[in-house]
Amino acid sequence: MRVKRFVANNIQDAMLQVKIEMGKDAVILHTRRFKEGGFLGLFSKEFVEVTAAIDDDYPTPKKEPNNQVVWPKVIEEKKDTKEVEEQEAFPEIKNTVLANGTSELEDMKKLMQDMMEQIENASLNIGLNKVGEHFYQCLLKNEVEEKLAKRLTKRCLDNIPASKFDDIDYIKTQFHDTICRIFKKPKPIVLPKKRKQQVFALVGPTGVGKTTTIAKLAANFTINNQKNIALVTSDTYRIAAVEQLKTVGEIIGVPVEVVFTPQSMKNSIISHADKDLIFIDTAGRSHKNPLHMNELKGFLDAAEPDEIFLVLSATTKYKDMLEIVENYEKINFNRIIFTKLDETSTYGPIFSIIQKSKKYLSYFTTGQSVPDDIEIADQNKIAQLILRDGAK
Ligand SMILES: Nc1nc2c(ncn2[C@@H]2O[C@H](COP(=O)(O)OP(=O)(O)O)[C@@H](O)[C@H]2O)c(=O)[nH]1
Ligand SMILES: [Mg+2]
Repeated sequence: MRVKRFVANNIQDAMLQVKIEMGKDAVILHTRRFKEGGFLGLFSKEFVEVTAAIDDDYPTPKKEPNNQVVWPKVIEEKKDTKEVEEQEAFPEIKNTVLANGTSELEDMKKLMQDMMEQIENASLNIGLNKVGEHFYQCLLKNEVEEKLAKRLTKRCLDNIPASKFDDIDYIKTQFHDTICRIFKKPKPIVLPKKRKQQVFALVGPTGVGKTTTIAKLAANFTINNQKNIALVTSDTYRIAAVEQLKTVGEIIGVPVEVVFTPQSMKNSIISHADKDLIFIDTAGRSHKNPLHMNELKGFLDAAEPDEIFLVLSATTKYKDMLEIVENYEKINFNRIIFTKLDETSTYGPIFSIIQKSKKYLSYFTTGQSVPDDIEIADQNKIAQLILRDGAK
């Protein structure tokens, strides 16, 4: 273990020294402020001391030119959902070893975040030529989250050889490919070669289009693939919701079960053992209410679906989408269906949500028509749309 003391005028400079000399895996053991110099306590100057440690076998990082922070890696296609994409460029602070209590820890975290942002911005501005700026502005116009747009731009520019710096088509391809890699390959429903029942549940806020999407999926699999289907709904909070699904069932000729308890959900699935596909519709009650979420979880635990799709409307504000995703994390959904793409002209939030949540895209829906207005999500389409010059 190598331990070293760093002294600087402020915490940002001290942490930057730690980062440069010891790398991102360094652990902060102690921080303190002290005064030095002056006369009889007057005119003394305040300094910050940070003591950091790193394992001996950790290689000393190479100094970056201009002390720039290395940009976080963008996740590769193979990495799976739980992996953290953006590694902190700064040393992790271990709660337990800080002597001065949590408030200082919080202060320091905040300072580090601010500092990281400043360095990111500075780093971005250094490398951003006219073409880079153009693409960055495109991403912003299409409402890609600002920070993500910055990182994406920097990452793409970093990979462009100097000889191609004015080649707009080449650069656009780099952006396009990077965006597609971040999206990963969409995962729609795949019918197994051998007969095996599959159960799918759709969850999400009220009004996003869960029931309509189930109608579209069920109709498509019945008409185009001649699959035997049952629909089960636990959305018993609105009479209209039950009626809506029953009408769907009648039109496409599939049975609809209404269940009021997790046990009856279980029984209903058992009773449809002969079906190829079962679609579960759920109530979109407040995701902010833990009781509602627990109730939903109870139904899903009983149903044991093969996949849980979170349904999000592309018209929802990005911040709200983030909150919805965060709340539905508790029920372990792993794929996302975006609805109402026909009602928006900004597709950046779709990209930002997929990048942040690390989930798979599945379907896009593009209108109210059953069964036509649904398609397997295409990451190329979104990449093209968010690189469009001038949204709206
Ligand atoms: N424009 C548009 N409307 C949609 C789409 N999907 C669903 N809707 C409409 O959104 C409203 C709510 O849909 P519904 O399926 O009842 O939502 P749920 O509460 O999540 O089940 C209905 O009027 C649907 O016709 C879509 O892709 N585009
Ligand atoms: Mg519904």
